[in-house]
Amino acid sequence: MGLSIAEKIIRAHLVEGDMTPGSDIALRIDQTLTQDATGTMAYLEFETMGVERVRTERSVAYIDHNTLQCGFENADDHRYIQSVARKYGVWFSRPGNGICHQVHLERFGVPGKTLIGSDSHTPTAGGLGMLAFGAGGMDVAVAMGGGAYHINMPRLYKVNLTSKLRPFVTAKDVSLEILRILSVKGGVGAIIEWGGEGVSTLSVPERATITNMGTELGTTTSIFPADEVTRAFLEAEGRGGDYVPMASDPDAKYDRVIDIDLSALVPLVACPHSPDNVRPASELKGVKVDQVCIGSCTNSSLLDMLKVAALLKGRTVSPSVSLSISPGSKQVLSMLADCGALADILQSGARLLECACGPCIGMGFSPNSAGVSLRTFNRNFEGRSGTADGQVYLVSPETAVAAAIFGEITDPRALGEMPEVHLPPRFKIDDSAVLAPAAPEEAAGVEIVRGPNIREFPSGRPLTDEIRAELTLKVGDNITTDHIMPAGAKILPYRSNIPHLSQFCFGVCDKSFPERAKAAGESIVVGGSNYGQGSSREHAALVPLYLGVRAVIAVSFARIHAANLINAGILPLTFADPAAYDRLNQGDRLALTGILEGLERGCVTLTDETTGERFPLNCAFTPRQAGMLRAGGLLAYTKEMNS
Ligand code: MIC
Ligand code: SF4
Repeated sequence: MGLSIAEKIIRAHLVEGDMTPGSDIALRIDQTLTQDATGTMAYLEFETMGVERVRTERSVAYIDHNTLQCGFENADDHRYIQSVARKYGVWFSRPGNGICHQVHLERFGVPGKTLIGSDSHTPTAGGLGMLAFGAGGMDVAVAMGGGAYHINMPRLYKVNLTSKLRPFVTAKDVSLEILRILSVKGGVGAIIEWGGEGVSTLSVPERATITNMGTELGTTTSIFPADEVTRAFLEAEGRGGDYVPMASDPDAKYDRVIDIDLSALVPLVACPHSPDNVRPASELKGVKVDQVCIGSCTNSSLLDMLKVAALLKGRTVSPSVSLSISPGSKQVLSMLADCGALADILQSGARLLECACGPCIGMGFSPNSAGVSLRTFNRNFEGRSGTADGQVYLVSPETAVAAAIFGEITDPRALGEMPEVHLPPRFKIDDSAVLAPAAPEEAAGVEIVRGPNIREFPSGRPLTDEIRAELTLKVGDNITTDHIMPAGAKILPYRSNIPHLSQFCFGVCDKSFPERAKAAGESIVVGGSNYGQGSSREHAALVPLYLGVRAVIAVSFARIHAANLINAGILPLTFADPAAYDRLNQGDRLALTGILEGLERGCVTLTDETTGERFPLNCAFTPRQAGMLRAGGLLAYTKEMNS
């Protein structure tokens, strides 16, 4: 039987298991990436493993999230990461060099290889035909140490693209269309392969926009073929030698096939507060806009920026709108400067921000109160912008420019004719902001610099047969990791200081949670479906662990978060009958009994001691996951296995 692209890469990297959907597989990992907001923790975890040098083909540490340095914390963490990278064989991309996914695409991604990154948008590299996964920091630490990455073998979906996009309709609109079709949970447990004749009409940065936003569908990852378009992109990056063609076999089998006619798409907008709340831009005409932000790992490539500059040229931003532009990398910014496009951007009245995540993660540029912000980003979760009542809409760069000019949401076709924009055959290559690691013989002499912001992280406890605890928090469906462990400029500097961070846990849902959880000692959290969607931040597991959370019971979980809970030694359980969710009340006393045997049988009983009701819960885990839970998390399990 023929194989899909993902199956070919999986087969070539399989170290354990077989490719039966749902079963545990372990993959050899060729490359890793970290960013600074999750990286400090990942390297602290790596250090506990006692490995002398990373064992991957390429590991890169990026500084792109916490670049707003309002105190010593972020700068100290950057220095820690720089020193640890130098010592252990990791390449270090300096602050200002760009957003991890954009730079990785430009300088390091290789078709056919595997990559895991401590950031949920790592699948961006799927635009190059790479099999790339977002993961928790501990999983990345293990992969850096040469360990395999474990996932459940996903189902395979294929999206067949036909025809080509019309002017002003973009890859971002393709992403929004698939979100409209599948919803934020429609991709859970699946890899999406993009194919069909329409693929050859999309450049690598456009493909990367689509694989980037595949994360919002809950997919395990997304991937495009590597073809002549990919070869041209790699050649433009001076990396033609990295090109390897990747294509599925004609008789490859997929669990689901979705057809999208590119020529039938229109400019789309995701309305507050979910990326799948999608409507045509034309239907939102007249919504007044306060702020427009162009950038992020979704839409900050040279192609996007050249289009934005061409549309802004000779126009002026509406007086009621504040427009920010963050190019995705130093390469993009310096090429914009060289060709004069940057001047067109600046003359329009736009504000230039640095090549970093910036407003996407609430690192500055928060909207005014109740302000409407149109962003070319990938997430519009409540509160994420840094303004609690901010109204964030997700759009393409073209729709963003139209709003900036007209002051209200407008179908970008109102801008007239789309200027022709072409990518140059060769990009400007300057890797001076990527620092090489120390040679192995010098590594021992490299001193690791630790600032006072770096505090010990909590370790999980070995699983007990019984957990009796209060239901300290009951939340609804689609709770994101931004709800569980908010980010933003005020909180992000404490990503390496779990005790401090804990004050903000679940702040978007219930500010009293941290105090109540501490007072309860041990607790259980209950959630609806798709609990933990969004980012890969393991802090959304480590902080609840610190606050005494022993188990989370939900209708269903998002993949990376469930893995992070297990890595931290917190039990993620699901209701055998989702109707049980309605029977539980915040404040009830809950009892989970016979857990150790339940782990063998795949189910455990929950007793609500307040109401006397009993409910069966699923607790089916792979032998490795059960081992981690018993040991108290991944680090404890790894030590146990090595002893
Ligand atoms: C995000 O987009 O939410 C982040 C910030 O990049 C996160 C990582 C983090 O929380 O540090 C992600 O996507 O994994
Ligand atoms: Fe950075 Fe935003 Fe991309 Fe996350 S989604 S990596 S915060 S740009």
